[in-house]
Amino acid sequence: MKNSLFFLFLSLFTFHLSAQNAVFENGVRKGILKFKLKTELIAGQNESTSKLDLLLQSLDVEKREQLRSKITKHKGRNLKRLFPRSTNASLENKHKKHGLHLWYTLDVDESSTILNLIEEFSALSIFDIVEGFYEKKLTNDGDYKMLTDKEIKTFSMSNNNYFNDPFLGQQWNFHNTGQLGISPSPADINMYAGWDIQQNASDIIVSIHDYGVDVNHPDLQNNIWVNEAELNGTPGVDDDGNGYIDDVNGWNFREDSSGVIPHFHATHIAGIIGAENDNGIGVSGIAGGSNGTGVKMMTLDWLDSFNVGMSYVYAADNGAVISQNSWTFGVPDLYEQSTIDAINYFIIEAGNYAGSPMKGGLVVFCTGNDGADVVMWPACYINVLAVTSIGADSKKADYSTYSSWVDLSAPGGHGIFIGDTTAVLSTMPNSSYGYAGGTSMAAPHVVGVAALVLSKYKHHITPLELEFSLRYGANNIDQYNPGYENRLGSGLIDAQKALDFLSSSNDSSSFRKNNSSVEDEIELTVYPNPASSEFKIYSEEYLDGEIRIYSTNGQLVTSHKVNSKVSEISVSDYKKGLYFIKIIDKKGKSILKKILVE
Ligand SMILES: [Ca+2]
Ligand SMILES: [Ca+2]
Ligand SMILES: [Ca+2]
Repeated sequence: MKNSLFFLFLSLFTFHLSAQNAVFENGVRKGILKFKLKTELIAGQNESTSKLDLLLQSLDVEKREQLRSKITKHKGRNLKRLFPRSTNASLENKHKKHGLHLWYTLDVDESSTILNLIEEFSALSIFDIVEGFYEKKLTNDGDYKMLTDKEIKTFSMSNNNYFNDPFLGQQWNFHNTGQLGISPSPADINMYAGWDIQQNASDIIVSIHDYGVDVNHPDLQNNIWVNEAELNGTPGVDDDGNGYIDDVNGWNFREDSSGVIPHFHATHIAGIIGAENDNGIGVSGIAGGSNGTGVKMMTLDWLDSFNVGMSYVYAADNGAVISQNSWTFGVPDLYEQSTIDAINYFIIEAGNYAGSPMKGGLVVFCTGNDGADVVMWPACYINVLAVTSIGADSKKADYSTYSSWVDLSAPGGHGIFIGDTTAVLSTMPNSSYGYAGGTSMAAPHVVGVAALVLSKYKHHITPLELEFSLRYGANNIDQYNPGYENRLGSGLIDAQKALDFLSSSNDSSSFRKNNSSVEDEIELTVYPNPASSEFKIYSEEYLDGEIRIYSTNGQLVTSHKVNSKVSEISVSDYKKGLYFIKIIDKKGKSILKKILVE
């Protein structure tokens, strides 16, 4: 009971913060606009001149007067960079390479309708993009149930689990023996067989973009990312020179401070990915390892902040290679290009350091709990993995957002709105445990398995190959979900098959030759993409080898011999959807590409 009151207090507190900071109208925040400039505005850093004046000075007379009158009309003021200048010169240069320095925010009249302003400012043809701040929401906003003392006592008596964690027997999502008495088909991610293959993930950093993870939870504390320079450094000093002072475990972007505030949503997600295994307490986690071999989780507390994009930039700049996201924009079809730009930064720049497990990053999103076939951003973005939720019976949960753009299904439970025991059991703040459900809980299953796969194949796998391995062997659940065919992604993720993907024991053995390096990738272009009747593969060098086309769950659809610079592949009789193309030459070089057939 004490715990419940604590959480009630926490959620009231965070709600208050969000209410205080922002007023939204139709999913768009009042009082602020974002611009992307066409070129760099401020060459010199003359701080005595306001950025607004610099912007005006940079325009010709006619444009200047047009913009000035708009700014006056809408009380525009306080122009500043959306992605603040990094105090670290090499990071700042990297950010510039991706155009992040071109994004600015402008405060405007609180009473103006932002959508009208976007139209007015866009019409000036001064900016590359004009957009607002769209509302973002957690996909489980507070439905959870704490374990009761009686449950803790009963579960603790079970000692027949894969690990000695007392609650593992209740984690049907990992290993479903029909604990919940649910038929027809007990669903799980085949984790016990997966753990037979791989348990260690200590060299993988996962970033959790959410509220705060309870970094002191006894079942999580050994698997929290630690910035050693700050841990052993001087308080109040940016010891590693990354632009953030005392960022020991991550950053609180809401308050721009190093102190993250533990929240049920982020803490529950962290437990699914990486609660410590075989430590004799609580739950098990997919990539939790034991005795310090678990995944390293970075906590990025940003929800309600206007600066979501910075969390991706921070994650990529500080070592994360897999990004966990259980949030969506507030309204279907809406998205911010600035946020997508930041996600792209992570996809390209993550792992760009000596000894990193993978060059580039994998970004995983939940699909949302709208219970409909709608377009939810950022999950629907083709360069991220979108995960929807099923219950312990392999059926799509009622709340799950489903669509042709979904990539995978994973357990999230049926119990979101009643917070009951059919949901997922994991860690909660204040050293406790509880049930929560939703697509929020499905996405971290994919992240956890991804961390294990990446740890097994580090240095020998690209982000796209990692994605393909996760889809590989996903179990088709159409038979349990009539009416939702092709709208639950590749199917239910299977940890064992994902981990087996690159091993020599199956057909994919030549997918990447043992020990071949990702530097051996063939350079080529696949176009047009999306394709309707055919696509072409163009290579700078003469290509002598094989083209294989796979379905999204890893089944070989067809293969072609290739012996030229340009190859043309007809797809007119293909079903619409996503395919993977593997091109392998006779020297053992290869590359994986994704193509959408429309
Ligand atoms: Ca620092
Ligand atoms: Ca410090
Ligand atoms: Ca444990």
